[in-house]
Amino acid sequence: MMKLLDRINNPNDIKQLSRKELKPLAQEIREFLIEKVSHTGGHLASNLGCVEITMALHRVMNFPEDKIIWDVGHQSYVHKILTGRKNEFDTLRQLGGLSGFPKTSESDCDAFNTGHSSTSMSAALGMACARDIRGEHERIAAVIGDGSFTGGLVYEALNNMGSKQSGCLIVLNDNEMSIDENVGGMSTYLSRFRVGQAYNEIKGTVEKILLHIPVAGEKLARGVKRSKDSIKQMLVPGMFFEDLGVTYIGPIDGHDIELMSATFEKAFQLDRPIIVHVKTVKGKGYKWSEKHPSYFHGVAPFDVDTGKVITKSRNKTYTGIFGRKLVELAAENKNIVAITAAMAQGTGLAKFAEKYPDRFFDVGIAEEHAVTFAAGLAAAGMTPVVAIYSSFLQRAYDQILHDVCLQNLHVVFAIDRAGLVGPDGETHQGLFDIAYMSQIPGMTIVSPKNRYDLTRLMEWAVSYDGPVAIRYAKGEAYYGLSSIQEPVVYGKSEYITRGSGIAVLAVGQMVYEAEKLYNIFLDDKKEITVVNARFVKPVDHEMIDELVKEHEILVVMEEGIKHGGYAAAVEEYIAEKGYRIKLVVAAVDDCYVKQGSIAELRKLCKLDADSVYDRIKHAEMEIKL
Ligand SMILES: Cc1ncc(C[n+]2csc(CCOP(=O)(O)OP(=O)(O)O)c2C)c(N)n1
Repeated sequence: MMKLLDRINNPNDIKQLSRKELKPLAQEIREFLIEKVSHTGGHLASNLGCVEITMALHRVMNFPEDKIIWDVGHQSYVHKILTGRKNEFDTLRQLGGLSGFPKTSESDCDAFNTGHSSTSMSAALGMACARDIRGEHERIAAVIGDGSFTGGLVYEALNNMGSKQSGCLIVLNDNEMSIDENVGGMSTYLSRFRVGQAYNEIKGTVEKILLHIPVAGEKLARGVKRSKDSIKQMLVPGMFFEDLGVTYIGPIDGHDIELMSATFEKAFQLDRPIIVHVKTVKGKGYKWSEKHPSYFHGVAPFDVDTGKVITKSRNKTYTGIFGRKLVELAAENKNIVAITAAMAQGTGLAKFAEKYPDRFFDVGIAEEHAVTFAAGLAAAGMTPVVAIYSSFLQRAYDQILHDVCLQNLHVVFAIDRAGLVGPDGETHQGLFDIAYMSQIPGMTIVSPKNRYDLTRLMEWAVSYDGPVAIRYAKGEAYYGLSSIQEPVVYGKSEYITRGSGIAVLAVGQMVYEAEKLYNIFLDDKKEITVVNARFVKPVDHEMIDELVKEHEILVVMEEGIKHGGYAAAVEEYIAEKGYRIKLVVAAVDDCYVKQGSIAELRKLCKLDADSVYDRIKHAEMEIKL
């Protein structure tokens, strides 16, 4: 039997369907998503939750002329299905395949690239203003979740929208969840409003209630009539937005396609900034994701019947080790507090939150605030540990510099997902932290070579006095050739093997590749030197003096951008000293690294042992010539 989805092959095809066909299409889309994501992994729960929102927008908008900006963009799968990309879903999030996020390079129906949260309203307003200047009329919508609504940029955009009054629709998709449960005052504010609640209905009820209170009640009721604004303040959903000059409609049922289509159509006609607040269920339509929406927020390939992830590594991750160790350290040191920006599970802080709820802070998706908040805690005598993924910490650069480092405050930055992260692609790779952190005076950066090193460096970092960052990789924490640990000494790197001719100085997870190189050279009957940089900043100059003296080739390996990175600092020192040594730098060239598995991307960036081996061989030949 022909499926409805078979009729959805090009943008705008959904408009050919009758109203009666919409619900069954939503059902087919859900089945499609569950089946495809069960093979590839991906952001299932968020997409299941916004099937109807996406369909309703596609009923009233025209693509590619009209523009939707998907906040974060992890929920754009349905949009991709409706814009001619459904046949590419088998390649979702894989090397060379369909991106899990909007990509203007992938389709002209994707208006703006996203990946980091809370950018959609600013971008939508920018596009709306540009349209007005051009004198054109395309429709512009931003779709943003209540989790992303905790980010500060949203309020900067709202503030600006109120004064600009350029027509754009903001669909606030409220499922009361971020990745975990949503947090904060705005979340509480939004959750006060119920679907179907309308101002007039409430106003009438209140007046009736007040009239039943003799004398005083009558007076009050008259007061209420006179002072429409004050009652609105108390009871009308969304007055906060109205007061800022942004029209608010809602909340309405975010699974009712027809109601949303009609509301969106009206909202566009009003031609001013409008928020339509819709309530949805995260993970809707699949038993397991409705039950465990956090787990299915971003999920690895899973079995559809049981909801269980198919290949679960039993090995410990750096994240897990960090989480456990911090709980241990917090037992000894009562000043330790932990901060996350809406990633308690992701950063391994869930255990800490459970054990020390008073010393744990989930500030929402608010990395800038998280860092300045930590600075405040540190200034008042606490030892804050701020756990944020490398790519998300990018937006807190000024807070790190201005609020933490300029005052030399003891804030520990736990930079998770540092290095290549895989299937989320360009927006999520953790390749810039070494470069942006090491430019800041007073910052110390360390990176563990393996799981043991992480715990030692954590012990050291909480006892140090000053800004310090520990950067560690996504995924499995490696044991390594040497489980022996040199004690941590400020600014000192650590020998792992001592050989001759070739020395490899590696940062963090690159020690793993360096050890593979060591084994490859052993097959060539050559023993090379491998050093764990450990301290990325300051660079261990004495170690470089030694390595330069005793070797002909110095290889520096880091999973980070080359410009401004660790290797660049080593190179600078070598140049200053006028050392003559053949330098091989394995770092990421000046580019954005796309999606793929970490192993594939390492190869692509020539950071794997085999690629570096080839380059060393080439360097040896050059020396001989
Ligand atoms: C700056 C930034 N910090 C953290 C994240 C990680 N992240 C991705 S989605 C998400 C939750 C988003 O919640 P919401 O906007 O409500 O969307 P939902 O998935 O619930 O539909 C978080 C924290 C991010 N993408 N960007």
